[in-house]
Amino acid sequence: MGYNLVQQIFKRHLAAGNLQAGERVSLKVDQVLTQDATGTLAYLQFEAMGIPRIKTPLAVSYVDHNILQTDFRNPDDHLYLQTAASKYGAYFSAPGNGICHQLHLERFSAPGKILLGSDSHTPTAGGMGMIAMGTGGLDIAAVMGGGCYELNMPKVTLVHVQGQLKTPWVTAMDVILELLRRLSVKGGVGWIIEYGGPGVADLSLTERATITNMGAELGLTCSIFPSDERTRGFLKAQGREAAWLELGPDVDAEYDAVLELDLSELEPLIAKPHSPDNVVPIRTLKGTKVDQVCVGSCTNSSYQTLKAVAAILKGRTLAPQLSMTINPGSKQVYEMLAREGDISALICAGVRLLEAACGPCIGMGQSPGTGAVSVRSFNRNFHGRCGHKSAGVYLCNPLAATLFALTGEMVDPMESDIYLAEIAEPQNYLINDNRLYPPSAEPDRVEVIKGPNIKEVPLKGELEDEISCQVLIKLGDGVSTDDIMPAGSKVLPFRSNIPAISEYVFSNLDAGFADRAKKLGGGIIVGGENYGQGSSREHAALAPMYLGVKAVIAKSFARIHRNNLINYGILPLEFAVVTDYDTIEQGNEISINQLRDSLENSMPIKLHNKTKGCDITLKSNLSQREREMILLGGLLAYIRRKVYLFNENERENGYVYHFTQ
Ligand code: MIC
Ligand code: SF4
Repeated sequence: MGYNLVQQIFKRHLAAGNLQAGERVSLKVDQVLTQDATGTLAYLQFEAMGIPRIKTPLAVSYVDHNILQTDFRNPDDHLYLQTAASKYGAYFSAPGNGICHQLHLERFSAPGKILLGSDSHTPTAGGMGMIAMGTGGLDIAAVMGGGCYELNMPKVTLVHVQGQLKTPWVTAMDVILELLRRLSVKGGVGWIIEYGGPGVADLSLTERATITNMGAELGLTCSIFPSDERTRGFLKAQGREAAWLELGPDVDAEYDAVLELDLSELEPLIAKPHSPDNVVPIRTLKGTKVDQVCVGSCTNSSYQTLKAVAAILKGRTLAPQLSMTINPGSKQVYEMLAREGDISALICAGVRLLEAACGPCIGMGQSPGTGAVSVRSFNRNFHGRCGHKSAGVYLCNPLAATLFALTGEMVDPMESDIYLAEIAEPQNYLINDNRLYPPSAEPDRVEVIKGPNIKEVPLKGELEDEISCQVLIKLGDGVSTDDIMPAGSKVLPFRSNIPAISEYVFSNLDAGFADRAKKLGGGIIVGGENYGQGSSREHAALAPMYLGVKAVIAKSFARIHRNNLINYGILPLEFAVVTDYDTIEQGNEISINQLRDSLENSMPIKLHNKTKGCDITLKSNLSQREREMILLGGLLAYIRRKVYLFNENERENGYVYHFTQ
C-alpha cells in the first residue's frame, strides 16, 4: 500500500509510534514559530527549563498581535522577545514586519518539513506542502528544548479538487467557506485534509494558503497541498527555489475519506454571525446594510488579493458612514503595493491603512459601533471577538467585501459591472529582510530584558486524589477560547501576567466568574460540544488553573485546547453518556473520589452530584504520557521529573531527549 502525502511526511519525522489513525505518534519538528501574544509565555517556559540554546533547527519569534502600545506593557514584551530570541537562538521579526503566518509562508516555509506554531493558524503553511500545526506555547517550549511533539495520528481526508474558479469574484476564501458550510466547525476534529486532484493546479500558492489557514476553523489538525510547479514558482519568486521539492501522494495512496469539490460550481459565500460555519450565498443577503469593512489578516493578504482590492477602489470613493480598513499581511506586500502606486489608490478612496499586523482581527482597535455590521475577509467571527458584543461580524472574500464598502450594503458580486482583470503572480517578490534579525553569534553577551509586567508562570501541584467543589459555570456547545479568555486591546497587554489576566476569564459571558472562582477556592467547568474551539492561547487553560479550576467536563473538546488543559494540569473529562450533561447545573456541589487511582488504572471516573443526589460516569481518554502529566500537575512538572532529573548529564551535553523514551 502506498502512502498519502501526510503519511509520507509523518513517516520521515517519526520518533515513536505508528501511523495507524488514532495511535499516539511522536514527531521530530523542523521549525517552530511563536507570536508575541503567546510567545512571551513560551519563552518564559523555555527559560524555566534551563536549556541554554534552542534545539529546533529553525525558530522564529514574530511580533504581530500585541501591537497597540497604549502603555509600557506591549513594548516591554517586544523587547523581552527580541533579547530572548537573540540569546537562545531564534530569528526575531520586528513589529511592522508582518503577520507570522504570511511572513513564514514568504520567508521560511519549505515543502516536506514539519512546522509547529503557538498560534492556531500555523496550518497556513500547509499551502506550501508542509505539515504545519498549531499548539500551545508550552508545547513549543518543550520542542525548542529538544522534545518531540506527540499527538494522536489523525485520519486523512482527500479533498479531490476539480474544475476552475469561474470568475475573479469567487476566490479561495469561497473554497474554504464551502467546506465550512458542508463540514461545520467541529467536522474536522481528529482529521487532516490533503488536497489533490486536477483542480489544485488552478490555485496559486497564496490561494492554497488561504484555504489551509481556515482549515483551523474546521477543527482540523492541519491541511496540506502537494508541492508542484506552482509551489516552485512561488519559492523562486521569493528567491528560495533551493527549498523546493516535488511532493505528492503515492499513486496507490489510501485515504480514510474522500470528498469531491468542483471549483466551477462555487459562488461567493459569506459566514453570518457568530460562527465561521454559518455560511450562506452572499446573494441571499443582498441589501443588508454594512457599517464597516476590514480586509487583510493572515487569511487574505497576498499581493494579488490586495492589488485586486486596490483595482476595485481605484478612482472610486467609499460609501458615506462606512469605514474600511486594510491590514496587509506583510511588509513585503505593503512595500510592493506602495511602490506600484496601489496604496495611493486606497488612500484616495478613503481606506484607513493599518500596519502589517493582526489588528482588528483580534480586537486590537477598530471595534465596530453599537449593533453595527462588520464584514471582514478574516477567519473568525466569534461573539465579541471584534471588541463589541452587540456587533455582527460577517466573513467573506476580500473582493466582495470591497464591493460592499463602495455601496454601503451587501451586493451580489456576480452582478457587479466592475471589470476586474486577472492579476498575475509576481515573478519576483521584493525581498527585504531588514526587520528580520538572526540570533546572536555571541549569546553570552546578550542580556534578556524583562519589564515589570512580565511575571513568572504559575504552576499547579500534583493532582488531588479527591475533588470536592462546585460547578462554577455551565456552558453550551462551541465555547471558543475567545469566550474563555477574551483578547482585544484591554486584555492582550496582560498576556505575560497571569494573575492580572485571570481577572478576565469568561468576562464576556459571566462578569462574576473570576470573583466567584476565587471566593469558592476553585471548582469545575461544564461545557458542551467542541469546548475550547478557536485559538491556541494557553491562557484559556492557565488562567482558569490559576483561579483554581481543577477539571473541565464537556461533551467533546477542541484538540489544541484539550492539550493546553493537560499541559497545565486541568483534567479534561468527557461524559460517558452524553445526556448526563442535562443532569448537572451551575452551582451544584460535586465530588470525585479516588481520582488518581482511577486514572492510573484507566478506570471510568465516578462523579457524585451532592446537590442532586445522583452519580454520573466520566471518561478521561488520556494517553500514557498525558496521564503522567496530569498526575504530576502538567507538562513542565512532567519534563522536570521525567527528563531533567533522570537525564541531567545528557542534557548538559546537548542531549536531544524524546518524551516517549
Ligand atoms: C487568534 O486568531 O485567535 C489568535 C489571536 O491568533 C490566537 C492566538 C492568541 O490568542 O494569541 C490563535 O489563533 O491561536
Ligand atoms: Fe492574527 Fe487574526 Fe491571523 Fe490570529 S487569525 S494570527 S489574530 S490575523
